[in-house]
Amino acid sequence: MAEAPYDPDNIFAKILRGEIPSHRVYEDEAIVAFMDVMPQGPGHTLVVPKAPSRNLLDADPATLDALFTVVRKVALAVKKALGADGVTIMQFNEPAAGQSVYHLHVHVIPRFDGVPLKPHTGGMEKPEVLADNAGKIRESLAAG
Ligand code: DGP
Repeated sequence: MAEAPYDPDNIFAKILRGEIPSHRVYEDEAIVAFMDVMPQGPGHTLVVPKAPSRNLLDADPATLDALFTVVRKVALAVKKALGADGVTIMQFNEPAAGQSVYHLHVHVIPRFDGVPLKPHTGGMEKPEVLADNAGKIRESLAAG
């Protein structure tokens, strides 16, 4: 089935343009990372390229290089910031695969031994919890 075209008014495009707020932890010329408002675990972060693509399937390979370099950087930072035992990386393409926001993004989720993931797009987290985790992750990124 043919996929829908990229919609420049999707929620992450609006976040990238600063039209709606987010708890940003990282930004460079190509990539932004911010807290997921419906985290599957504490410290769940989304890494998002600025270049428009619906998902991985229509992305420019050069964008993917920059994206996954930052995914690794953010994975190391969230693991340290949250004191996690591991990190799950997830990325969904099209509704059949669980995608709900149609601007390419990668989920970076700190994991703790014996603690299952919460459901995908489950409950909204409190803004103060997101702000607190974002602060820890920013510090961890700054420390390198
Ligand atoms: P996916 O199914 O991979 O498209 O996941 C989209 C994720 O985006 C999901 O985990 C919930 C999160 N999300 C949805 N709306 C917003 C929002 O307005 N702000 C932020 N920060 N995250 C959002």
